[in-house]
Amino acid sequence: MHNIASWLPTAITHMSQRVDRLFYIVLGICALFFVVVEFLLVLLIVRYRRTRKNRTGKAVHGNKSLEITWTLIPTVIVVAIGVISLRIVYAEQNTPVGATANTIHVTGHMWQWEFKYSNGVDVSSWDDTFEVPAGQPVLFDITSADVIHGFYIPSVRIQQDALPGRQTRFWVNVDPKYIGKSFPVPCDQFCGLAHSKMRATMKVVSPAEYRQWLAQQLRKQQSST
Ligand SMILES: [Cu+2]
Repeated sequence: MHNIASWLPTAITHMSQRVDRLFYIVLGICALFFVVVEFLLVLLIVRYRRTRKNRTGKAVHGNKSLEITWTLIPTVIVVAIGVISLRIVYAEQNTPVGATANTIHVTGHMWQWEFKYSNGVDVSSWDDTFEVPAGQPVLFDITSADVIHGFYIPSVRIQQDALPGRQTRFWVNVDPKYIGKSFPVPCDQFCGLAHSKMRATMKVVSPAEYRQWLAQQLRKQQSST
Protein backbone atom coordinates (compact mmCIF):
# COMPACT_ATOMS: atom_id res chain seq x y z
CA MET A 1 0.00 0.00 0.00
CA HIS A 2 2.88 2.35 0.80
CA ASN A 3 4.78 2.24 -2.47
CA ILE A 4 1.60 2.76 -4.52
CA ALA A 5 1.06 6.03 -2.71
CA SER A 6 4.60 7.27 -3.35
CA TRP A 7 3.44 9.98 -5.78
CA LEU A 8 1.36 11.45 -2.92
CA PRO A 9 2.80 13.00 0.25
CA THR A 10 3.64 10.35 2.86
CA ALA A 11 0.46 9.30 4.68
CA ILE A 12 1.44 9.40 8.35
CA THR A 13 -1.83 8.46 10.08
CA HIS A 14 -4.25 5.56 9.89
CA MET A 15 -6.93 8.04 8.83
CA SER A 16 -4.86 9.38 5.93
CA GLN A 17 -4.49 5.82 4.64
CA ARG A 18 -8.28 5.52 4.69
CA VAL A 19 -8.50 8.76 2.69
CA ASP A 20 -5.98 7.43 0.17
CA ARG A 21 -7.88 4.16 -0.21
CA LEU A 22 -11.07 6.08 -0.93
CA PHE A 23 -9.16 8.31 -3.37
CA TYR A 24 -7.92 5.28 -5.32
CA ILE A 25 -11.39 3.73 -5.39
CA VAL A 26 -12.91 6.97 -6.75
CA LEU A 27 -10.04 7.34 -9.23
CA GLY A 28 -10.59 3.75 -10.41
CA ILE A 29 -14.34 4.23 -10.86
CA CYS A 30 -13.74 7.47 -12.81
CA ALA A 31 -11.07 5.86 -14.99
CA LEU A 32 -13.34 2.90 -15.76
CA PHE A 33 -16.30 5.09 -16.76
CA PHE A 34 -14.03 7.43 -18.71
CA VAL A 35 -12.73 4.57 -20.84
CA VAL A 36 -16.22 3.05 -21.35
CA VAL A 37 -17.81 6.39 -22.29
CA GLU A 38 -15.02 7.46 -24.66
CA PHE A 39 -15.01 4.02 -26.27
CA LEU A 40 -18.78 4.13 -26.86
CA LEU A 41 -18.56 7.71 -28.09
CA VAL A 42 -16.01 6.92 -30.78
CA LEU A 43 -17.74 3.64 -31.68
CA LEU A 44 -21.17 5.25 -32.09
CA ILE A 45 -19.81 8.24 -34.03
CA VAL A 46 -18.23 5.90 -36.55
CA ARG A 47 -21.04 3.41 -36.64
CA TYR A 48 -23.91 5.86 -37.04
CA ARG A 49 -22.18 8.49 -39.15
CA ARG A 50 -23.94 9.97 -42.13
CA THR A 51 -23.35 7.98 -45.28
CA ARG A 52 -24.38 8.44 -48.84
CA LYS A 53 -26.92 5.62 -48.50
CA ASN A 54 -28.31 6.85 -45.20
CA ARG A 55 -28.37 10.65 -45.16
CA THR A 56 -30.67 11.21 -42.17
CA GLY A 57 -29.91 8.36 -39.82
CA LYS A 58 -32.29 6.42 -37.67
CA ALA A 59 -35.01 8.36 -35.83
CA VAL A 60 -34.55 7.49 -32.14
CA HIS A 61 -37.09 8.69 -29.57
CA GLY A 62 -35.48 7.39 -26.41
CA ASN A 63 -35.09 4.11 -24.62
CA LYS A 64 -36.68 3.93 -21.20
CA SER A 65 -34.78 0.96 -19.75
CA LEU A 66 -31.46 2.35 -20.95
CA GLU A 67 -32.21 5.74 -19.42
CA ILE A 68 -33.26 4.23 -16.09
CA THR A 69 -30.06 2.15 -16.06
CA TRP A 70 -27.71 5.05 -16.71
CA THR A 71 -29.44 7.16 -14.09
CA LEU A 72 -29.63 4.49 -11.38
CA ILE A 73 -26.06 3.15 -11.61
CA PRO A 74 -24.34 6.55 -11.18
CA THR A 75 -26.81 7.50 -8.42
CA VAL A 76 -25.96 4.39 -6.42
CA ILE A 77 -22.22 4.94 -6.94
CA VAL A 78 -22.31 8.65 -6.01
CA VAL A 79 -24.43 8.03 -2.89
CA ALA A 80 -22.07 5.23 -1.80
CA ILE A 81 -19.00 7.48 -2.25
CA GLY A 82 -20.81 10.25 -0.34
CA VAL A 83 -21.65 7.97 2.59
CA ILE A 84 -18.08 6.63 2.83
CA SER A 85 -16.61 10.18 2.59
CA LEU A 86 -18.94 11.53 5.27
CA ARG A 87 -17.98 8.73 7.62
CA ILE A 88 -14.30 9.64 7.25
CA VAL A 89 -15.01 13.38 7.69
CA TYR A 90 -17.04 12.75 10.87
CA ALA A 91 -14.38 10.40 12.20
CA GLU A 92 -11.75 13.12 11.71
CA GLN A 93 -13.82 15.68 13.56
CA ASN A 94 -15.25 13.52 16.34
CA THR A 95 -12.57 13.79 18.92
CA PRO A 96 -11.65 10.45 20.48
CA VAL A 97 -11.35 10.11 24.25
CA GLY A 98 -8.00 11.45 25.41
CA ALA A 99 -7.37 13.80 22.48
CA THR A 100 -8.38 16.90 24.41
CA ALA A 101 -5.33 16.24 26.61
CA ASN A 102 -3.22 17.22 23.61
CA THR A 103 -5.14 20.20 22.31
CA ILE A 104 -3.29 22.68 20.14
CA HIS A 105 -5.09 25.98 19.54
CA VAL A 106 -4.27 27.10 16.02
CA THR A 107 -4.83 30.71 14.98
CA GLY A 108 -4.29 32.04 11.48
CA HIS A 109 -2.84 35.54 11.16
CA MET A 110 -1.83 37.51 8.09
CA TRP A 111 0.60 35.81 7.49
CA GLN A 112 1.69 33.32 10.04
CA TRP A 113 0.33 30.44 12.09
CA GLU A 114 0.15 30.65 15.85
CA PHE A 115 0.09 27.50 18.01
CA LYS A 116 -0.99 27.72 21.64
CA TYR A 117 -0.51 24.74 23.92
CA SER A 118 -2.49 24.10 27.07
CA ASN A 119 0.52 24.85 29.33
CA GLY A 120 0.73 28.37 27.90
CA VAL A 121 3.39 27.77 25.27
CA ASP A 122 2.84 29.96 22.24
CA VAL A 123 4.70 29.24 19.01
CA SER A 124 4.31 31.78 16.28
CA SER A 125 6.51 33.03 13.52
CA TRP A 126 6.97 32.45 9.82
CA ASP A 127 8.15 29.02 8.88
CA ASP A 128 8.36 27.97 12.49
CA THR A 129 8.15 24.47 13.86
CA PHE A 130 5.56 23.11 16.24
CA GLU A 131 5.78 19.64 17.72
CA VAL A 132 3.22 16.88 18.13
CA PRO A 133 3.58 13.62 20.07
CA ALA A 134 3.40 10.39 18.03
CA GLY A 135 1.03 7.55 18.89
CA GLN A 136 -1.42 9.81 20.71
CA PRO A 137 -4.50 11.65 19.50
CA VAL A 138 -3.81 15.35 19.05
CA LEU A 139 -6.65 17.81 18.60
CA PHE A 140 -6.30 20.97 16.51
CA ASP A 141 -8.73 23.69 17.54
CA ILE A 142 -8.62 26.15 14.66
CA THR A 143 -9.66 29.78 14.22
CA SER A 144 -8.47 32.99 12.57
CA ALA A 145 -7.64 36.44 13.91
CA ASP A 146 -8.31 38.25 10.63
CA VAL A 147 -9.24 36.73 7.26
CA ILE A 148 -10.02 33.17 6.16
CA HIS A 149 -6.96 30.92 6.14
CA GLY A 150 -6.71 27.20 5.46
CA PHE A 151 -4.99 24.93 7.96
CA TYR A 152 -3.70 22.10 5.82
CA ILE A 153 -1.43 19.15 6.67
CA PRO A 154 -0.94 17.25 3.37
CA SER A 155 0.56 14.23 5.14
CA VAL A 156 -2.58 13.66 7.19
CA ARG A 157 -4.85 14.45 4.20
CA ILE A 158 -6.93 16.97 6.12
CA GLN A 159 -7.56 20.66 5.67
CA GLN A 160 -9.86 22.88 7.69
CA ASP A 161 -10.60 26.49 7.00
CA ALA A 162 -9.51 28.86 9.77
CA LEU A 163 -12.45 31.24 10.08
CA PRO A 164 -12.60 34.46 12.10
CA GLY A 165 -15.14 34.14 14.92
CA ARG A 166 -15.56 30.42 14.50
CA GLN A 167 -13.85 27.24 15.70
CA THR A 168 -13.15 24.32 13.43
CA ARG A 169 -11.32 21.21 14.46
CA PHE A 170 -9.81 17.89 13.51
CA TRP A 171 -7.62 15.41 15.26
CA VAL A 172 -4.66 13.28 14.19
CA ASN A 173 -2.78 10.33 15.59
CA VAL A 174 0.61 10.08 13.93
CA ASP A 175 2.22 6.67 13.47
CA PRO A 176 5.28 6.45 15.83
CA LYS A 177 7.38 5.29 12.88
CA TYR A 178 7.57 8.97 11.78
CA ILE A 179 9.21 10.14 15.01
CA GLY A 180 11.93 12.65 14.16
CA LYS A 181 10.39 13.58 10.79
CA SER A 182 9.02 16.98 9.85
CA PHE A 183 6.07 17.76 7.61
CA PRO A 184 4.99 21.00 5.91
CA VAL A 185 1.83 22.78 7.05
CA PRO A 186 0.96 25.44 4.45
CA CYS A 187 -1.94 27.85 4.42
CA ASP A 188 -4.16 26.67 1.55
CA GLN A 189 -6.63 29.55 1.27
CA PHE A 190 -5.38 32.60 -0.57
CA CYS A 191 -5.22 35.18 2.22
CA GLY A 192 -3.27 38.11 0.83
CA LEU A 193 0.16 39.29 -0.18
CA ALA A 194 2.39 36.91 1.78
CA HIS A 195 0.06 33.91 1.52
CA SER A 196 2.72 31.82 -0.22
CA LYS A 197 5.10 32.38 2.70
CA MET A 198 2.51 31.37 5.29
CA ARG A 199 3.60 27.94 6.36
CA ALA A 200 4.61 26.09 9.46
CA THR A 201 6.42 22.81 10.01
CA MET A 202 5.02 19.99 12.09
CA LYS A 203 7.67 17.90 13.81
CA VAL A 204 6.69 14.46 15.09
CA VAL A 205 8.36 13.47 18.35
CA SER A 206 7.97 10.82 21.05
CA PRO A 207 5.64 11.67 23.96
CA ALA A 208 8.67 12.04 26.26
CA GLU A 209 10.43 14.44 23.86
CA TYR A 210 7.15 16.30 23.48
CA ARG A 211 6.88 16.93 27.22
CA GLN A 212 10.51 18.03 27.28
CA TRP A 213 10.02 20.39 24.34
CA LEU A 214 6.90 21.93 25.94
CA ALA A 215 8.74 22.52 29.23
CA GLN A 216 11.73 23.97 27.38
CA GLN A 217 9.53 26.29 25.29
CA LEU A 218 7.79 27.46 28.44
CA ARG A 219 11.11 28.27 30.12
CA LYS A 220 12.27 30.14 27.00
CA GLN A 221 9.03 32.07 26.89
CA GLN A 222 9.10 33.00 30.57
CA SER A 223 12.71 34.17 30.47
CA SER A 224 12.04 36.40 27.43
CA THR A 225 9.10 38.22 29.04
CU1 LIG B 1 -3.30 32.33 5.22
